[in-house]
Amino acid sequence: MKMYDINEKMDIREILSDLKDYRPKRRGWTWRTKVENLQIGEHTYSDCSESLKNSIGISAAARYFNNLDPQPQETITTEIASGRFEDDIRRMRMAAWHGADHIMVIRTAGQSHFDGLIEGTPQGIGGVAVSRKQVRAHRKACDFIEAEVGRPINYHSYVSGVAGPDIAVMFAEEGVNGAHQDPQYNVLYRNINMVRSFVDAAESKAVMAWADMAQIDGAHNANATARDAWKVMPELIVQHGLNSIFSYKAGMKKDMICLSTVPPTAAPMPCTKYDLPYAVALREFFTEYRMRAQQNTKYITSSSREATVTHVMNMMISKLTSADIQSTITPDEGRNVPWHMFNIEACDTAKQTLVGLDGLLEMVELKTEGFLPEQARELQERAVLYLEELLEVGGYFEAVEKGFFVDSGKYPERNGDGIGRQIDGGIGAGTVYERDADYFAPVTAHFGNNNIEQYGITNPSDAIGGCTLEDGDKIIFIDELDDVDNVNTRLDEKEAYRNTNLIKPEVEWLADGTVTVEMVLPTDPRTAEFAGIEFAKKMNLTDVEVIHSEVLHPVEGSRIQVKGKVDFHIDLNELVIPPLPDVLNDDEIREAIDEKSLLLIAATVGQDEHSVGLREVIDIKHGGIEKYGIDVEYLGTSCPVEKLVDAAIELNADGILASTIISHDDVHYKNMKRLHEYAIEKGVRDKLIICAGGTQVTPEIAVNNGMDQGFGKSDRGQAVASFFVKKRVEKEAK
Ligand code: Z97
Repeated sequence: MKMYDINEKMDIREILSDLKDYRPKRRGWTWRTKVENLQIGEHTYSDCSESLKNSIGISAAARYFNNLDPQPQETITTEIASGRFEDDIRRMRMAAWHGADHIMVIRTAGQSHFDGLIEGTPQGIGGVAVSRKQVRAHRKACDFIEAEVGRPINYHSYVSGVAGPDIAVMFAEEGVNGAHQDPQYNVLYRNINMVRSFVDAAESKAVMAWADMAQIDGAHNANATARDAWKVMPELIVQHGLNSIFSYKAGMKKDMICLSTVPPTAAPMPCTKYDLPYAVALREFFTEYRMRAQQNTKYITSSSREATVTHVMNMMISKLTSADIQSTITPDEGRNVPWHMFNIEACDTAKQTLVGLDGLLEMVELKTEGFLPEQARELQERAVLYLEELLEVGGYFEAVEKGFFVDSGKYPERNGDGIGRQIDGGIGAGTVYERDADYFAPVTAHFGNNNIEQYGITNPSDAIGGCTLEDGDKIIFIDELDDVDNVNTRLDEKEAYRNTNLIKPEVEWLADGTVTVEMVLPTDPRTAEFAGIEFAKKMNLTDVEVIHSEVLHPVEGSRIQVKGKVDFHIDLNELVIPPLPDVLNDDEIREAIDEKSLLLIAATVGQDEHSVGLREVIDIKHGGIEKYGIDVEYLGTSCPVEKLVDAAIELNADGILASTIISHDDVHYKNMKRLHEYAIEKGVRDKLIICAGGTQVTPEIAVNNGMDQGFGKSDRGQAVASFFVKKRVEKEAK
């Protein structure tokens, strides 16, 4: 297997090169390995798993915590839906580096309606078509990615629709590690015949069980579809129950059956009063099963801030009820098909929150009396009654016919507006036939009667020397069927931007040119939306659309976010990038000052009363040099330069920090020059480190006027302290 250098981009053409011969490295789902009392540096974690070989922590990790990046014990899911599998691969890599180990590739809109497997690499809408080639390329890419992060990646998609069993077999053949499978999804949301759906589901689940795939159910869809999501809680429990026991009976292990749980409500409702009892009710009923928690999507809007808060609140519930998988919906789902950066944001939000809540259950306990257990109990009772009534009316199929499901009333209340389906109606009605007593299929994983006795074998596929599940060479790999709608044409189109010196911004596909612009306009939101579009057009953006608007005040201001495309690129060869300033980090500076103190004389010089800049560089409050233990004798404002030097001599200081903001008549040049010359006159220029700062000061100007260094607008305490420390070392070495 080709190993990528961590600084090398993944080569999509290389991934595609020998797909025909690619075979999955392993099968089945992998849970994270929890480490008891994980010790990283001086911190001990209670609920974390093994750290990654290569990873990227949240921004604060790099800035304040020496790249500390612990991984929570929960599997973290990212959902990728770009519609181009070649760009999905790049996003998978980004997400894995941020801690995702469950990569759900969303299927193209309406894939449930396909009645057979499709081939090739067509572009999808809001996801990719689940074809063998796309799945194989993704799984192969995951092999590379998991090698570099040092943790198995679970690759996941969906087994539903009238081609469900075909897809399940293909997934088992291709080493897919997890899938959604729930016949109720077919019945309720895709109007596929219920008898057919349950027969297909039994077969699909048997195949998934053989491949040790984890399964996620479809109950959350009722939450998203219901008029008031909090009213379907009893039904959700019933849906989970039906799919779970059915999956178990079809051969799945209970710890591979994951309930798709969603906190049903969101603020401004008092959501914890609903969401926590619901999660507790589920946890108590389904102790042997796993929980895949995802965030509430029913009540998110185009505000990514709001979506993120909901996500965090939902993770508190996950933590309190020990969810096993934490899904991350991207916070931009309410406005566009998810973009790269939002997948990463969601993974970071999950990691940050779950790590932040580490050890919570060691410190707090859920109450066993009062509101919480009473509410949980009530939900459970409602669910049991629901199930009893379902049996009374003749069973699941009859209950669906009667419109039991996704009714807007809170059971036992019913409003008669549920989704009703006919037992003999829907797509694929009348296509289920009983197997003959001597029915025989030479396949390894199969549900129900498969009369092997008649051939005297134990594994049906022995009859043909192994089926495609055991012998990948028996799989017929079809490369492409469509000459135009395929990955090769897309790669050719974007060739100018793949590993060349040309770059364009992107949000979901290489060089898609999309950017966002944010503005506050002093008017109402609707006017602001139209004005915002005009501003974006005047910025030469094309395909401009408003993706978010929010009222700050009905007339004082509205916040607008627009997206649009730029139709030009930048040539990196023509880009002038100044070298990075060589600045010591906080610890290095502190260590140097602890070893040997440093005293500076500071003042604003000449007729200059502007002291704010200098004070910010000195004061601890805004990260000034005091925080490193540097001593500063501040002489105030409008200080004659001579006084600075005299004070330095008198106090035996190491250096001088002069601030000179005013620049008319080039007085700042003159101040610096005079400072330098006066220090020479006094015979201390070699001893003192003398620096000047100011809005018009640059390092070049300062050095040309006799200073050791100059600091401008953007320099903070760290740059100043770092320079003095380094210069002192340099002087001492002489
Ligand atoms: C999730 N955020 O993570 P089609 N089967 C089931 C499903 O739930 C779905 C499909 C099939 C969500 C995202 C939404 N669910 C996924 C049980 C889709 C997909 O080809 O779109 O009809 O099927 O659960």
